[in-house]
Amino acid sequence: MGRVAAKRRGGVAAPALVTPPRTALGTSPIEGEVKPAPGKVTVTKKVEQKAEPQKAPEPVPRRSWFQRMRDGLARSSRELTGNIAGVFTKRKLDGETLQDLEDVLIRADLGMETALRVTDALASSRYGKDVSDTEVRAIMAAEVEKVLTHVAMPLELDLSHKPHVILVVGVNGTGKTTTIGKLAAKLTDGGLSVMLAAGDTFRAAAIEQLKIWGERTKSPVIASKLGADAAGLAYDAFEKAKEAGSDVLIIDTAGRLQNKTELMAELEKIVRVLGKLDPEAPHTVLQTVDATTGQNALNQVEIFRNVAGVNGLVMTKLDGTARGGILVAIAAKHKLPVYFIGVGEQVDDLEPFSASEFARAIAGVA
Ligand SMILES: Nc1nc2c(ncn2[C@@H]2O[C@H](COP(=O)(O)OP(=O)(O)OP(=O)(O)O)[C@@H](O)[C@H]2O)c(=O)[nH]1
Ligand SMILES: [Mg+2]
Repeated sequence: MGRVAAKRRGGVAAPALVTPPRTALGTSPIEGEVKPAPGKVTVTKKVEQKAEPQKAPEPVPRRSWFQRMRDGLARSSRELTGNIAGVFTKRKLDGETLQDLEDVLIRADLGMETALRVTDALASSRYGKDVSDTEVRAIMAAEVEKVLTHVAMPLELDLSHKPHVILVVGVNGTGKTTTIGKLAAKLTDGGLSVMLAAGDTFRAAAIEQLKIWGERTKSPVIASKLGADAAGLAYDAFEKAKEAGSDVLIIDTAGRLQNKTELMAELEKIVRVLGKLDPEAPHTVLQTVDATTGQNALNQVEIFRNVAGVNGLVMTKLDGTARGGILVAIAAKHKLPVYFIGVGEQVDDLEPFSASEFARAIAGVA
């Protein structure tokens, strides 16, 4: 409960989440007063209350993060709950209904393992009885939550490494650069100094895109010429971030298809080169996974995990897709932490991931 509450309130490093010898960032997240300190910090949400004495209060209240997540998942939820209702109109629970439900859950990308968990849980308590779609959805929410609980973790930054290096990898267009911008905003709002590295040296537009995020978040961006060696750039950026005393260095990389061997080799090289400056670097390897991809996402995680040592995920584009269930399948298969979910293109649309909220949102349970 402590963790969910802390996330919901927003802020960085709720004290309840930080255990010795880690040092919390600042005090209560709700107070919005956050000072960097050595030790581990937990990144949840950006500090929402900022002192802006010059400006009039916003006329339209912002939607809460919970509402943004619910809205983001609305399409996945609508599709799923509509199909469940289609199966459970005035029917006793029998083998056929269970089979139909299993099909619905698999079509919703939840994966076989979770589909069977839900149908087994339902069968064990309700077999031969009348069952409503509301009951089915409640059982589904509970089972999905069990699968997700193990992966819903806050991103912890170990600030005994200065900088803590976050390498961001993933297939083209999955949201790497946008996620970096959103994450940099959360971190800088939390009082940390962030440096960005434009490791996508293939496209001029990619470098520009990162520079815009750098300006927005007041984070220096290390970039090199188009076509420069990405590993060399990553190395330089690491040295510069050390010199500058930055708390966090976030390295963008070029989008790549997982079957392009030379690009994957380049990614391996980036990881290797960073390790020369600090054997534990990169400390966090985040993969962005686009929820609209569906089943292929499972494969993507497998491959990037092997090549780049991915140790955490951000599931992007959960808004506007009916395929949000894929997050559950990925959680069941890979058991990697899911630190955030992306629910839009705006800077605030990066939400900490909560198992129970996500499970209830996707199952359409209040
Ligand atoms: N709706 C929605 N769009 C998103 C989200 N995250 C990223 N996008 C959009 O997806 C598109 C691609 O995002 P990028 O951040 O450029 O993706 P990338 O992985 O850096 O792409 P490459 O550099 O080409 O590999 C952009 O139009 C983003 O605005 C999200 O959570 N929701
Ligand atoms: Mg990019």
